[in-house]
Amino acid sequence: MVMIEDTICAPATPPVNSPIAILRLSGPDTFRAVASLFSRPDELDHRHAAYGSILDGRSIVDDVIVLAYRGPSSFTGEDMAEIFCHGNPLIVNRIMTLLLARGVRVAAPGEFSSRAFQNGKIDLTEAEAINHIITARGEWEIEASVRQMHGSLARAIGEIRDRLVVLKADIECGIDFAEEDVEFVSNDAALEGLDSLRGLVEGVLRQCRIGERVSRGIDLPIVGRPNVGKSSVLNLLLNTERAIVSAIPGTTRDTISESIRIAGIHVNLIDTAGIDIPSCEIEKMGIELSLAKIEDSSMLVVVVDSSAGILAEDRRVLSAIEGKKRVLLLNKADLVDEAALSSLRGELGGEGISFSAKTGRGLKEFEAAITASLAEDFVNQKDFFVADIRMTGLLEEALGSIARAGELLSTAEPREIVAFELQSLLDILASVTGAVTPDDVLNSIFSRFCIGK
Ligand SMILES: Nc1nc2c(ncn2[C@@H]2O[C@H](COP(=O)(O)OP(=O)(O)OP(=O)(O)O)[C@@H](O)[C@H]2O)c(=O)[nH]1
Ligand SMILES: [Mg+2]
Repeated sequence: MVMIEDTICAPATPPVNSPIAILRLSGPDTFRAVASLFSRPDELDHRHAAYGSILDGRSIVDDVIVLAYRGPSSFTGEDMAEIFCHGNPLIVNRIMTLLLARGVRVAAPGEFSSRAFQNGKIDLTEAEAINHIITARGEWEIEASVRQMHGSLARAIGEIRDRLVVLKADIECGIDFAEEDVEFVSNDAALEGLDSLRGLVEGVLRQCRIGERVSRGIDLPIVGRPNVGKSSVLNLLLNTERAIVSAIPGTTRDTISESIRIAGIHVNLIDTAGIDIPSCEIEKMGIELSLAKIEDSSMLVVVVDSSAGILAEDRRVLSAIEGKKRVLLLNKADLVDEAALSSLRGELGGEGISFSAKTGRGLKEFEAAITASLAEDFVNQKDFFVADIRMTGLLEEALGSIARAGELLSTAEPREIVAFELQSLLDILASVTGAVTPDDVLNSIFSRFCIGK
C-alpha cells in the first residue's frame, strides 16, 4: 500500500442550491480535522451517521450528518468522511474553508479514485466503469458500467492472462528442460493456444468497441431528397422546433445533431440537407455534408414524401445508402389514402412505415423499427465494456504482440524469443487493469510441475 501523507477534501455534489450537499475527505488526518469542527466529535465512528453541527468558533455554520469510515474499509482505502450539509454552495464553501484552515487540501480531479486505485481498492477497468456510471447517457451503458465496476472486464482480462501464463510456462519449460526426456508443448499446440488467446482478446476488444459506440451514441442521420419532411421528423422526435421547417426545398443546409434515447440507447439524430442537384454553392456544401454523414453511419432514416410518390431523386438517395441499415418513412401519410400508401410500399419492395411528422402517425412503429435494428446490431451484446482509448489501444497492441509470437513460433525461432514476446504481452495485459505481476510465470511453472523430482 502506498503511503499517502496528506488529507484531501472536495465537494462531491455540484455547486447548486439543493436539499443536501456532500463534502468528502480522505487521508490520515480526516478524523482529527472533522472532529475539530464538529460539535460531537465523540460520535465520529466507522460507518456511523453522526448528527451534529459544524462550528466556526462559537457560531454554528450548519447542522450536518457526518458519515465516517475507517480505512481500509472505505472507497479510497484510507480514513474517510462524508459531510452532509444543506445544499447551499455558500455553506459548502464555508465548511471547505474551515477544513483548509486545518491543513486539509483541496483534492485534484479524480484524486479519490486514484487513491482507491493506489490502495488496491479498484483496478483501472473498475475506475473507468465508475466514471462511466456518472457520465452515461443511456441505461445500457449504465448496466454495462455497473457490471464492469463489479469486475466484468477485469475478470475477462484476468482469464486471458491466466491462460497466457500457462502457455508461457509451457513454452519456458521447453527451454529449461530441453535435455530431459519430458514431452513439452509442441509448436503446433503452442500456436493453437496462441490462437485461442487471440480469439479472447479480439472478443474483449469487440466488446470495448461496442461500448465505445454506445457511449458516444449511435449516429442516426435522417436523409432524403429536399422537402420530404426530414426536419419535421427531427422536430417530432425531439418534441421541439429544433430545425427550421419550410415549404421551400433546400431549407436545411447544415447538419443538425441532437441526442435522444431510444430503448435505453443514446442516439444522435442528425438532420441533413436534402440530396438533390444543388442550385448554389451553399446547397452543394450541404449535400456533400449529407453524403459524408451517410458514408460514416451504419444505420439511417430515409424519408420519402408519400404525396409526391417515389421520384428519381428518391431513387438516387436510396442507391446512395445501399448496403446500410435503414428505416424508411413514408412521410406526409396524412395527405394520401391507404391505397396510395400500399402501392407506394409495393414500389419499395414492401418496405416503409406510414408516417406523418404532422400528426405523429407511425411514431411507435418507427421507434420499434429503430429498437429492432439496434437490437440486431447488439444482439446478446448488452454485456459490452466501457473502455477508454488507453485500454482499447493496449488491446490492439496485445493483438500485435500475439501475431508476432505466432510468427516466431511458426518460423521455429528459439523459445526464449517466443517467451520474451509473451512476457511483453503479459505486461500489456497487466497495464489494462494496472496490475504488475512479475513472479506470476515462475509460480505457475512450480505449481503445475514437480520440477527437480
Ligand atoms: N402534411 C404534411 N406536411 C408535412 C409533413 N412533414 C413535413 N411537412 C411539410 O413539408 C414541408 C417541408 O418540410 P421540412 O421538414 O422542412 O422538409 P425537409 O426534408 O427538412 O426539407 P429540406 O431541409 O429542404 O431538405 C414543410 O412545409 C412541412 O410543413 C407531414 O407529415 N405532413
Ligand atoms: Mg430540412
